[in-house]
Amino acid sequence: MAMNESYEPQSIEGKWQTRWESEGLFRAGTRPNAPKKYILEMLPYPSGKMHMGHVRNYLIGDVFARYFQMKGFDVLHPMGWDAFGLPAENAAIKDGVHPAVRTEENIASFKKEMRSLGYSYDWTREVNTSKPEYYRWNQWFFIQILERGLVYRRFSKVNWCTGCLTVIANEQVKEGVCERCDSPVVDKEMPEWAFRITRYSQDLLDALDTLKEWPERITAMQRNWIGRSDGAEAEFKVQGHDASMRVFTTRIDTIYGCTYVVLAPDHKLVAQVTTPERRADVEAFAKRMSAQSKTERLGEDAEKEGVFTGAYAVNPFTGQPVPIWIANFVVSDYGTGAVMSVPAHDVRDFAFARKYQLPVKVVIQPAAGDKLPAGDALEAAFTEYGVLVDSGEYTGLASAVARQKMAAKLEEEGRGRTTVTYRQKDWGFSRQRYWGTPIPIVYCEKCDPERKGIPVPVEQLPVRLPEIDVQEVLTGKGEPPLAKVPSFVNATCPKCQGPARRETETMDTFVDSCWYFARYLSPHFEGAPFDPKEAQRWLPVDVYVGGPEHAVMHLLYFRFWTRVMKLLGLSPVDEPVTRLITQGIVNGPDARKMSKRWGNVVAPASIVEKYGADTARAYVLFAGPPERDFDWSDKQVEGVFRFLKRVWTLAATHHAAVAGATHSGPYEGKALDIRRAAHKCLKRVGEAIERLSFNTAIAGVMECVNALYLLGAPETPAEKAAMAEAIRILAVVLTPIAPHIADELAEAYGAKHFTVQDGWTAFDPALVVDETIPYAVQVNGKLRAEIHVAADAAEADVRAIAEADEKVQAALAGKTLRKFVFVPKRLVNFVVG
Ligand code: ANZ
Ligand code: ZN
Repeated sequence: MAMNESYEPQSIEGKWQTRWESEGLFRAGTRPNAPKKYILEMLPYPSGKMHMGHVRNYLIGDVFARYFQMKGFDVLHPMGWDAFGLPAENAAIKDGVHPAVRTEENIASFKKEMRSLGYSYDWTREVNTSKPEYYRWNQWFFIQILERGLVYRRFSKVNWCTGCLTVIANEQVKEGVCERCDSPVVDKEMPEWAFRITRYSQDLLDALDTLKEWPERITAMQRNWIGRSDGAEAEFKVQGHDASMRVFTTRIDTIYGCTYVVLAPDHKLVAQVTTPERRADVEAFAKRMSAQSKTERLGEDAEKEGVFTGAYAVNPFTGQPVPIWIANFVVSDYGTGAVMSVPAHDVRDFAFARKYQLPVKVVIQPAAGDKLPAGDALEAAFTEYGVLVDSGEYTGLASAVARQKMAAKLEEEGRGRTTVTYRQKDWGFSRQRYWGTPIPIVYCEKCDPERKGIPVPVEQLPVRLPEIDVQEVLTGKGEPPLAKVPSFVNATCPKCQGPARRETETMDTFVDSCWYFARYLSPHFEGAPFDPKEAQRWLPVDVYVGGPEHAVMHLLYFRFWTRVMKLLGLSPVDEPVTRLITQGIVNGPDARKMSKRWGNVVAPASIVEKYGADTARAYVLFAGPPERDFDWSDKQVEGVFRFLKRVWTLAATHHAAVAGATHSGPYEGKALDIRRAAHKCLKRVGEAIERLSFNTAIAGVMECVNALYLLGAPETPAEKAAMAEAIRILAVVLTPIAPHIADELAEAYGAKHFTVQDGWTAFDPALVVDETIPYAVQVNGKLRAEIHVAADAAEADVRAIAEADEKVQAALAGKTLRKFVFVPKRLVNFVVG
């Protein structure tokens, strides 16, 4: 078949996409005897259009999926839709389109864009989380988890977004505002359903050490988020009351320097101990605090402020009374909600003490160096460990030793103990919205007067979302939308068959994304969320690609869920993902994050239309290492397009003369040079892909193409055969990057199958060794030998070869080596004495 002279991606790409799909090229499970690779990208929320971040995300996975398939693996590379969620519901409130309708439309257009980029998905496994076939299993999990005591209903302060009118997770509050809509977030006391994820805090923390192929940044964020803190609780009696408080401290060694204690404004002791003359101030302060969100109160630059309650507590070690305050920086849901303040050794306490003229008492001196002055003259808190002073029988002990002794003493006397505290909270997951999974619970006044909730029997699942009149129900105001749908609310009690009321809250969409990766294994399985046999074959996910913004929500939640799936006997793995890749951001040409606000958005479709999918793909991969941000450059897109054109022209120019050429060797001169360029490229690209260096992989292809041009037109049969081989190799290495042009070239050069099927060619080791170059070997500056070493040999190799030389050995005999000098590509010198 003759090749068109000019590169016209638009005329070839659609054809290949159709052929790949109709021949089921990317079906998983077709090589049951081969080792598996499960390549996954975070499933998208189907907004109407793809952005460049999506393109990059899926490309990283796509390169791996194609590469491993070429390497002979049975590859699973699925895609689906995180289809529930607020944006569709908020849009419905605005324009009355049912979220299900909008979501379907969005999925259709999103999928079309994905297809146009040539991603290698096994679409037979597509999952849509808003379908009852999917969310019934959220409900099933909920009930299993409930039976194991890992779900409970609590009354608690929740983050209430005043814009979205729903509860949002701690992780979604950014500096006091909702990360989605920028509206203020306030604390609200509400009943909610929560998963007891904290039961796994320690395990989730410990196992981070096993995640060797996760970015350090992400595991560090999780470690921090879980926030294990080793400390002690100590009991302070309240003077004149039959009451006491427990403080949580990580520095019990400083307790002799405690000059006041602070309760959270909403601590339950506050009302009881506050003296009548302080009551008005204390109540006003507490009220002001309750209107502020935690983030507002605790923000880095929030001014420390508080009020005195009029009461005193007794330090359990000194027996001395200290004033009890309340302050903005102490929160009720961490530790015990009560703090012993040691201004000499804590920055926050120091600032507070100076502001309110509370005493400062030094009880720790640095182990070495200058001594601290007395508390009154102290300029800043000394927060490090040191040696105790003014601390009774503990004076003279090192902090670390004193911590243990003091905690032991408290424990002995029943006035405290060593404790471990975690910053991580249980995961409150109920939402007052319509477009989510209904929580499968009913309330029956007769059987369940405490309103704990009665689970819907598993046989009755799914509890379906009702059809609604969008305009009536999705008003964005008041109670949960489902509460306005009587046909939904009115249910039958599974225990007494009497009338019951259905739970009207829905689940956080992070529940959906906790286990979707397992649903892909058997997307239509009826007996369980997924087929455990398939889990044996495919889990864990080998490579997972997604945005780093998910570090502490999704990526922590799905690790929790993986533990639950193991507990339920569904899956054998402890962790969901072996290798995690978090991709950087694609900024606009102006180096700002692409956004409508800046008018710097580059639509993927416009690039595909103008240059073709292969250019869009190769450019995004070439622009920088996957984990780094890069700024869009139209000029570089042009450059990459020209490069693909050069590849095409090379293949087209020589096509008639070389496509059918064969030669049985030997290869010498130019023919050999052509082969060397191609095999080196093969080696380089394979290695670069494995170490996630797609940009250097492409640079390798470019270099090879340049070399082939420079070598000029092939003339002899050997040169012609070498050139044909080189072009077939270009098709191989381009497959993960620019798969359409790859298949087109391969076909023109005689391939009978898709490049993905023909696989990755093994390079010939003899063709990738560089020529050797001479090195002068000196001993004390005197030439002793000349050796020949591969041009790219490392210092250690050159040295080893030099030391093996007989003449050099003779010159070194009996001497002590003082220094070894290495001048790359020129000489080495042994300095001996
Ligand atoms: C006395 C002390 C002396 C403290 C000192 C520190 C240094 P991490 O490490 O984050 O766990 N704290 C305890 N509960 C609190 C609460 N509910 N709200 C605000 N602060 C609280 O922090 C533990 C330390 O934070 C505890 O140790 C306590 O202050 C404070 F030289 O106790 B420390
Ligand atoms: Zn009942």
